[in-house]
Amino acid sequence: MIKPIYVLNGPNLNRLGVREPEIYGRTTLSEIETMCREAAGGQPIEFRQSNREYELIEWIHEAIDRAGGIIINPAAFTFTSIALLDALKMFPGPIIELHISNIHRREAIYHESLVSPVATAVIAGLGAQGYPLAVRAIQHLTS
Ligand code: CA2
Repeated sequence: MIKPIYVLNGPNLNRLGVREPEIYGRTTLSEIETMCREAAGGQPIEFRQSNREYELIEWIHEAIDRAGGIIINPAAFTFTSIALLDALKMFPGPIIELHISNIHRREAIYHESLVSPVATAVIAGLGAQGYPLAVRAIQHLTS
């Protein structure tokens, strides 16, 4: 049975394409979802966004039982959430930490990811295009 890929998005990413296009581009989250589904071919994608840490943790727990891989853009929780780190540690498959912008070219508060130590790989700075690449990478890692 083909397992779904979970694509989880953290706080404020529901505003993509609307504000700060010079940093985050003009692609909306809904367009990114379409890009992920196209990249996945027939493989199911669970594409979700929440502004609540609690909800993201619940979805990681769900993914532990169901998913072949996780792609997560934790947004600001990247730098604050040991709870997300602890939840991701329990996932047995590949995890890709994804950022639209190159966090290392930005202010110092964006440099220290708490999530990277448990990520299989990190994609940052490729804009919305990073998402379909991450989907293909998860497929490659699980094939
Ligand atoms: O580049 C990324 O994908 C980030 O994860 C985005 C986060 C930021 O805290 C990370 O350092 C890098 C912020 C997401 C804010 O989303 C917005 C969307 C539209 C307009 C303004 C903010």
